Amino acid sequence: LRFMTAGESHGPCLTAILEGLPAGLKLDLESINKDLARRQQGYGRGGRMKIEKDKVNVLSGVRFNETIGGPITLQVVNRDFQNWGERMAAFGEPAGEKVTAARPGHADFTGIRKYDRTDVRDILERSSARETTMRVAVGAVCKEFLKALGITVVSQVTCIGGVKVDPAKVDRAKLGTDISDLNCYDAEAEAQMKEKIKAARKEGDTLGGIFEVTVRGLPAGLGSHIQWDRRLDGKLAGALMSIQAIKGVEIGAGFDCAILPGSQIHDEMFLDEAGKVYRRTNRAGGLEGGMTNGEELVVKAAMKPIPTLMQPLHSVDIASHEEVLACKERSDTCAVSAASVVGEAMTAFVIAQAICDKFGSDAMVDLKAALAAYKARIGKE
Ligand code: EPS
Repeated sequence: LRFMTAGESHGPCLTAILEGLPAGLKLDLESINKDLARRQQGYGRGGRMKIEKDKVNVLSGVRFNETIGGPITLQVVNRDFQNWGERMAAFGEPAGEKVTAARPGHADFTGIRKYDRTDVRDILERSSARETTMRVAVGAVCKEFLKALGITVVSQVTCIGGVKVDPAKVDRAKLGTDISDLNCYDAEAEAQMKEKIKAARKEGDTLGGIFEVTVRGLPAGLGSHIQWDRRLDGKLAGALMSIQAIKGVEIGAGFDCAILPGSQIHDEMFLDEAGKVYRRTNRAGGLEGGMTNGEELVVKAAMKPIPTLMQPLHSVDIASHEEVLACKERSDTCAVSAASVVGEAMTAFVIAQAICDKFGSDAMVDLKAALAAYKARIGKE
């Protein structure tokens, strides 16, 4: 299973091609559009989200509500292109002012030198997190695939600008029910997060945070200890780190594993009355030896504050070679809740890929039979 995305933030449209899903998977447009809308929501988003109403067009790979095995082409039209047609034209005379003041923390400065461009717009149009629209569309299809196998992917925001949720107040059974503006399940913390965002916006500043993705219903044994590039934790970390602005990933207890002794980290095993193995803790986050172990999979990602500040940082103009203030583009104050939806998508893709690798991916009926036989053999469910 693989996918690619294409498209610029203010170009005519964004596209993704997802290849390798089995034929015979039932799909509906609404489940994809629902996730696209979830990604657009969230307190702290900027003016662009008032323009866009992301809806997917499915251009190949699906016929009469079912996948047919071919590459699935997904497209989302950028409404804002109406305002950018001349400045983003594929051919013709250049139009619009060049952007030359690079933003610290953005791809701008290295991008223009690496790709030999003179307008930072040539870089920022593609490095923009607008691209994550297509990751979410792809992820929504992967989530439907996983749902058909009894696997669900949910997320929550656990920290924004230093305000942390109290895990004791989070009803984990409610994760995925979309009860809040910030995808946060501790109402008190969420109210404080909103205040922080409001204050940051007033000061022309931006905020980062942390989100957590949980996957339920996984079979044990996805991924492998056999080779470095088959370890599922490595693939998940890579996929999450590839999301714009992510600077850290933790699996289970993550960095706390470096502090606590083994007796407080490893999840002891017990036998229940029926003779089944169970655990009382899940500090491993559902992964041991690079493989799922049948527990909930729990991964976290840390997002840095968005580099476009309305109170710009000190920088250098690449055309005049003078010290200036960084450029100001319309942007978001905080997009951690949007990133949490992207995190679900990337996680869903990696899990879907591991399932296709292990159980074959020509036809849903064969895949389901292989999964059922495997589960019967290893004795879970
Ligand atoms: C982004 C800048 C803003 C964000 C954008 C990411 O867009 P614009 O420059 O059009 O105001 O809104 O995010 C999205 C468009 C999106 O769909 O998430 C950036 O520079 O990364």
